[in-house]
Amino acid sequence: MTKPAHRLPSRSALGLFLSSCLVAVPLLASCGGDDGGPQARECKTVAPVEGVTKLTVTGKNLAFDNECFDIQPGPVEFTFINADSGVSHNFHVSGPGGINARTDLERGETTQTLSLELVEPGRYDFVCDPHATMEGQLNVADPTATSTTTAG
Ligand SMILES: [Cu+2]
Repeated sequence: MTKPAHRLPSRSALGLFLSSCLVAVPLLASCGGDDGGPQARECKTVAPVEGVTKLTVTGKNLAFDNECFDIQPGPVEFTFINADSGVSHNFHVSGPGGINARTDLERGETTQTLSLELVEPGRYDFVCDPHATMEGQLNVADPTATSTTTAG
């Protein structure tokens, strides 16, 4: 015997699937904080070379390969590799000291560079303007802070 009622469960299962996707995306995007969850962001420490901090970020499949850097204040040279063929990305950095600089939207595959003076300590954000999934942060160290911190 056939059960025509089987349509109902499959429909609501689809609805559940769709709504859980819609909920999961913003949750994932906002949970990269400091609460040490399984999705906690790993920060890459990059030291300056001859006074310049050189950072390379690749955008692929609508995501950045590096989403967090710990750096020293001073000149920073970004190399942004758009590895998404046919997709337009840019690289936009904003943060303390009125920093707000971006590259032009350009279709991949392409490589862009952006040079900035990040002198104010604190958190800077970098994004690709059209794609909310492409975002990351830079933590610029405070050079006046002593390194005699007690482990907590
Ligand atoms: Cu993008």
